Amino acid sequence: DPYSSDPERHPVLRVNSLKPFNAEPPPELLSDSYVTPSAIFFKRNHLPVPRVDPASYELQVDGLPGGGLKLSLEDLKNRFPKYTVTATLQCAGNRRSEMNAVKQVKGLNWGISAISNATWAGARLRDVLLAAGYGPDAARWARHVQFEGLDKDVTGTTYGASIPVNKATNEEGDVLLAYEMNGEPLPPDHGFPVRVVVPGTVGARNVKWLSKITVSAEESSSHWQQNDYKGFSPTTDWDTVDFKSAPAIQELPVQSAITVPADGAAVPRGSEEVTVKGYAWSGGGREVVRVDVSLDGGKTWQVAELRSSDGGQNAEPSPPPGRAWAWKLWELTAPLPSEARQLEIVCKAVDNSYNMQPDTVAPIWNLRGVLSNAWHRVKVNIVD
Ligand code: MTE
Ligand code: MO
Repeated sequence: DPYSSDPERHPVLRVNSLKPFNAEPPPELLSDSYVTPSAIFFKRNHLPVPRVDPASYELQVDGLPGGGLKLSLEDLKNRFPKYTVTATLQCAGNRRSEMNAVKQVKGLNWGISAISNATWAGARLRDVLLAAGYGPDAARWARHVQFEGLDKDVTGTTYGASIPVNKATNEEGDVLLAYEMNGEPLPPDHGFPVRVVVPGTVGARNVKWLSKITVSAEESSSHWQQNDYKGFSPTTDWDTVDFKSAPAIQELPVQSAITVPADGAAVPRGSEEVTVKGYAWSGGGREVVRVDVSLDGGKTWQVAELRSSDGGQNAEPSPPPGRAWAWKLWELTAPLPSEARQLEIVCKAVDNSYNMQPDTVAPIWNLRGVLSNAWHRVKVNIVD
């Protein structure tokens, strides 16, 4: 069994698939902590978890003139300054189950918790590329930075992905070769000993168990870059889809969801108030500036409070422009409408480019069920 050396996992996780292991935390736990504890951080593996000996680990940097660079874990820690970045990671398939409810899609049936927030620390990819010889000459032809993982399928094919070279080398891109998650060495499920953290960019490019970095004129040729993680029109089906016709997903669109109450929850009649909680985030470092909440299916709206990272009531000061990598948790307490038998609670977020979420799923439905970011809706019953 290629999965026999997979690590143990926290029993509270909701498992979508065991081999490979894919799981998400219960939504109400997500909004309990600004920084998601690693044990309940969502886990998305395509392949068995490789067990890597940190003493013999080697990271190869290729594609630049001068023969490339080989770095041990100690080199990475000692030769480059350590940076810390709090960044939210979201799988392109987060909330896929809502697309499945419209019409069947192919992929793991994620709920709303294929997203989590962690504090990552490591070397900057930019610094490592500069040390490997990246400069004005390479900038003339280099367009992408490719990553390869140590996890393999039965044919020996490894997981791979790439990002634009501008994101990789930009001082404000904050791309890390992370060796710590929440102040500890990376757990096996999250890429021990080293993973790429590409803030603001879809989970799939945040390659775990990193073995190789290649600067190149082309994108990664991996299946996950070329023939997966792309968006299509609702009319595109498996007979007509041409993966070459669409760009690989990089930055993600604006997103929000309600973590509390759960869909189908009961609220006792006579309660004075209802409290709604959730998360909001946008890709590309765009800051979420507002979350609107409706208790009547979207007819009327109230503005939610954006909480600070310590859970306090004051909003966090804004990060530098274009570098809002972490989600915002939000909350709204409102009087319970007195006549209602049922509430349809809805949320939608707005980022600082005034991007907003679409109101329904059908117009953004796509055959792979990615980029599912319609207004999130939960129904709660008022019971006697
Ligand atoms: N890296 C490797 N090597 N193998 C993988 O299967 N999955 C990707 C990405 N990096 C993956 C990977 C996908 S699709 C996502 S959403 C994130 O890792 C999930 O990261 P997490 O398990 O730390 O939450
Ligand atoms: Mo993903």
